[in-house]
Amino acid sequence: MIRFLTAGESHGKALSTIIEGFPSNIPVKNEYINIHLARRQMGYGRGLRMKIETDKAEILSGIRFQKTLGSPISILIHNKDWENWTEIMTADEKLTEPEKITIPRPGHADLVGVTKYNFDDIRNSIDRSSARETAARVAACSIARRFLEELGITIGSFVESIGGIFPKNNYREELFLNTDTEFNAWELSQKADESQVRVLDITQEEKIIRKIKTAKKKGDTLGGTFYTIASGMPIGLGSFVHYDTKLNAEIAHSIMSINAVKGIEIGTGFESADMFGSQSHDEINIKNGKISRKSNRAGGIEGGMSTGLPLIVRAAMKPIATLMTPINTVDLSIMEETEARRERSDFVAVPACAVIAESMLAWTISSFILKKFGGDSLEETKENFNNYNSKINERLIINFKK
Ligand code: EPS
Repeated sequence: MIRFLTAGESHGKALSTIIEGFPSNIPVKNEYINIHLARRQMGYGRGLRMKIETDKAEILSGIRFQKTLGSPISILIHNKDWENWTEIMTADEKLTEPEKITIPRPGHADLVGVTKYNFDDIRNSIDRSSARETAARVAACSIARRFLEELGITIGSFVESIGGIFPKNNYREELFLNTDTEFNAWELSQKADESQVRVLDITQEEKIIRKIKTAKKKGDTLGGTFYTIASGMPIGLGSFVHYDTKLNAEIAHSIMSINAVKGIEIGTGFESADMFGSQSHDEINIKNGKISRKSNRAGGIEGGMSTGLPLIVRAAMKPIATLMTPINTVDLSIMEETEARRERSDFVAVPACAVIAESMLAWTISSFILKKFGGDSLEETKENFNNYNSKINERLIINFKK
């Protein structure tokens, strides 16, 4: 059982996370976590806050000489912006009377947040509901990602669309016809990271940047879609026996938990609903003497279990809720209709969202790996993992031989 908690307000002193349940001896360098933290900060269309912060992980426990100890790992990420908010966000006595926020932004956690928690200041819910929290998630999930790399599993992502601008080529078909077991999903991310909006198609990038500029000029925001992919998957993570043992269900849970994500599909997902069964399912064949597939429209999951082919997860992020040209809402202090409050924010965060999804996917896969293979040390997990994988192909042949 692995688990993690994050703590921290967007403009508080720091974010922190405690990660528990990973085996010992996983090599983890501080710089490794920082690389992924920096990737999360990227993307054309981020707001001024990203110019203030350069997120860095401070490891407080659970790692010695760059290897996990098997004990709880705790990581701190300081908020540089804290120095501008010390009086407003202090845990100590209130010495000044900061502005009370009384106008909720539609689409954010503001209105339901203050109603539910019985607050008279929206600041109390803004700061924790902020996507700043995802920096702590990326730090926590870096341990999972590093662990998976040791087993040959890599995770990548790319942005498919922003503001409805999609690539022109048939990238989807390419993804679903890829049954190459040597495919490395991280290479996709490296290519996407070269783009300011993490797309793979340069002409699409130009159009997207133009659209973001238009949105900015209008005081508006945009959302988009992205793919998160895992390669090097073993066969049979997850199970068909219970609703809560299915890998696809847990992936949906972890991706849908990311701020502003409103939709997810695995493989051809929603499109498969419009296909004939004969077009939708992946034919089973024999390649180099081994059982294989002609395609991967299932996105690497059948019956709630990993097929061994790349996991293909697509998700949709809604536009950022804070608008510089606001839509209408109600000022709760005077119960009058008014425009929503302007608050510094991002215009687009889809590229960052894709990096967060990589992290969450790494977490979910790690959790299934450790459930199946166990191990107190990385060596033990690796041995169990390799032993299973080396026998898996022979299993069918032995069991079904007449
Ligand atoms: C966010 C609002 C902005 C974003 C923030 C998410 O923060 P601020 O109010 O400080 O300008 O920059 O994202 C991050 C800080 C981050 O690290 O991703 C929001 O309201 O969700």
